[in-house]
Amino acid sequence: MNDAYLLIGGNVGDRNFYLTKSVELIADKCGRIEQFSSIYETAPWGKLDQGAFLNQVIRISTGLEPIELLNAILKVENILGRKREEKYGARTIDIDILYYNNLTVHETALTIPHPRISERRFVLTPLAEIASHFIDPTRNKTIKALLLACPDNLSVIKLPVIVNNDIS
Ligand code: PH2
Ligand code: MG
Ligand code: MG
Repeated sequence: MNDAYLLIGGNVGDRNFYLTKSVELIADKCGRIEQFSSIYETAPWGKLDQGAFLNQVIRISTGLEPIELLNAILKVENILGRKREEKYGARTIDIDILYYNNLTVHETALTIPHPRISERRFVLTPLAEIASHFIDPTRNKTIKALLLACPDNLSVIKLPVIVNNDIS
């Protein structure tokens, strides 16, 4: 089995619904969910005039090879109605492979580690919550160190966990 870290997020429609559904579909099509970060509300990076995102990082255990994992993820995005329009623009759901074991992959369709991790607080903050000591295999730094050095100051706010105590 292989360990992969995924970033999920979206800023269109019912953002919580799309996060929950994508986690369910990832568990079905990609592998077992081993860890979740909290959910964060994050200011849009790269294109500022759009709504805030919800983002979350998960770690999965998968039997799929990197390209197979990417294809399974594209399937999940399609099921959830993802349309590819503007670069960095609004979307219901986006699922990105951040890491796959300690592997580096350079293919036209897929680069691992994700090339923009160190520039994005909306990735590093949830990632540091579950993997602060993980060493990025291309940058040779821990996630904690990358977060401390991150130049991005856009807002990243941890949302409170809503506990459902309804036993009726
Ligand atoms: N994804 C992008 C571009 N900008 N900003 C935030 N806050 N969260 C995202 O997931 C995000 C983004 C492109 O994939
Ligand atoms: Mg993305
Ligand atoms: Mg993507």
